Amino acid sequence: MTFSLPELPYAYDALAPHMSQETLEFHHDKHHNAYVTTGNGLIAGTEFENLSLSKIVQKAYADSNQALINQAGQHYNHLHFWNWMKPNGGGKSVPGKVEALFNAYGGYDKVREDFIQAGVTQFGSGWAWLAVKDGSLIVTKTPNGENPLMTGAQPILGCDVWEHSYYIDYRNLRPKYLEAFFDNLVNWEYVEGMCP
Ligand code: MN3
Repeated sequence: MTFSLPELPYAYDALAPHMSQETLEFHHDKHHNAYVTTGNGLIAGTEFENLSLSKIVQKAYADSNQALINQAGQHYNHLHFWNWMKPNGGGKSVPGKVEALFNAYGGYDKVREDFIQAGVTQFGSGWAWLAVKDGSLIVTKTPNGENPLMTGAQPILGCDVWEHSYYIDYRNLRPKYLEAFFDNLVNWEYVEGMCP
């Protein structure tokens, strides 16, 4: 498949004040668009062109193709990131499949604490994740454009902790951004839809 930039599933100002119109304009129109354009340049005329995005991401990692890990990984991550958020999202009311995973892990509060901690402790650019591996919830983090698909888990929620995702709204306060994301933005129905 070739990559294409999707429209945001809401208006640019819909996530304010937790994520501003200015952040979404730069993040979606500039950053994500660059991953799409550069990624398409990398896969043009190669065997990757005929694979699904998930397979491209996994094969790039298996092949240690760092350029494609970066661009295809970031395209996958951002495609879902826009959908992992919605206006008036977040909070403790999670759908059944997600609730079952959370309960087996130790409950909502422990998931929230560990997810925020994963994002805070990712040194430099990267992502905080909830993923499912062998039927169980894991909380993890990855550098740069990597994601849990590359290491055999199914991502169900990711938060971009690159500075471009929060610096306009939160400056250096990454913990505040992660708290706002979890408490006010997460689209739990989309998270449930990604559960294996
Ligand atoms: Mn980003």
